[in-house]
Amino acid sequence: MKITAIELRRVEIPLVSPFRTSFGTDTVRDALLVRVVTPDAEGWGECVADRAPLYSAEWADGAEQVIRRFLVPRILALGDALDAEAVAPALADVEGHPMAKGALEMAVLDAELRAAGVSFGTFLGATRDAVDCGVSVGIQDDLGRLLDTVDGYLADGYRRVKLKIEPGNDIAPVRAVRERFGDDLVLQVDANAAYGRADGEHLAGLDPFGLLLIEQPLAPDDIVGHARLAQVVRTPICLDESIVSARGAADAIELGACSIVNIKAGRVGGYLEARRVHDVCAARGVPVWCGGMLETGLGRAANVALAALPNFTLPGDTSASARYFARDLTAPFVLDDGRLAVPTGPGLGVDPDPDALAAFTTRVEAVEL
Ligand code: SMG
Ligand code: MG
Repeated sequence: MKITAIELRRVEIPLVSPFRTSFGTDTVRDALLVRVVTPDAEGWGECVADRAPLYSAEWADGAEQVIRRFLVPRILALGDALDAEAVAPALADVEGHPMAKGALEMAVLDAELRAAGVSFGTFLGATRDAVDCGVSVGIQDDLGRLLDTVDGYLADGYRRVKLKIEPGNDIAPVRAVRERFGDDLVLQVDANAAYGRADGEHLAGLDPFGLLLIEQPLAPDDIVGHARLAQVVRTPICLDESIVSARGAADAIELGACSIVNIKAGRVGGYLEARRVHDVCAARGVPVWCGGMLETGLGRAANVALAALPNFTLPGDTSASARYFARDLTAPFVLDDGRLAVPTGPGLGVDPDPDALAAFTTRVEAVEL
């Protein structure tokens, strides 16, 4: 594949409401977009790094720099041998930066698939034409607000609810939501690594509430801690931040650190590695679901395609556009009976709306080739 231009663009899209986690509060989605132009098609990648390095070490400005200075020269050096499969091996000597690498690979893959007339879903191996959707609910200042928020999402049709938790905001909100909405609500929690090894007994206090899972209670590098915790709590442990590769997923499962995996393509370096994480989990009988990073319609299109693979048996954080934005970059993703349709057009199957792009762009720069 011959690349004739690469553009790095920053967009800032206001969120419909602030999103608070154990590590901070987001009020806008500040996204880095990669646009790759080839003679046959153009491709879009979305980098999921946030504006500050709080969820993980990566951050949007850093991703932009590393793409420009270290990643683009490596894929250009491939010449005609460049295709999506060749991207990760060509970038392997650069340490870390999976979100930056994943964004570049996504753009190359989108261009390749658009040129070939193949959708992301078909390429990745989707076996469904729509996916079950959950919603991630930020930490709220008071329980009344939390119950109203959950009530609104259930009215929208979401098939499961995930509550963000942190020490001091855990048992009480879970109890309140369970009491108000009953035992049939599919409910899970996400701590974003806010607890420590000494918190096992406390987290076991969540067991009576019949949660589907506890996501990432401990530090990303604490695999043994999660394995010990799994002996103390009855609620299944799901890992998010800890899982950075297919090999790491296999190790965590073997060590008993998790029995469910949240897959985010950006966290593992792209959709090809995400598919490998799916495959190692499937081979071990471990269910997976698709995580979210407040993506625009571009990243959402790819996530929905990924979530249509067979071992994505739990609802994902693949919510509708309206959960995040009054106006998305693409035509909005709209829930139909708690599900989102997998796009069927070539590549991502969605295009950025030029007016929305113009309205939200804060900076756009060509990369010198
Ligand atoms: O995209 O709906 C979404 C957000 C889902 O909770 C979500 N993501 O740890 O799983 C997670 C968080 C990380 C992003 S916080 C900005
Ligand atoms: Mg998480």
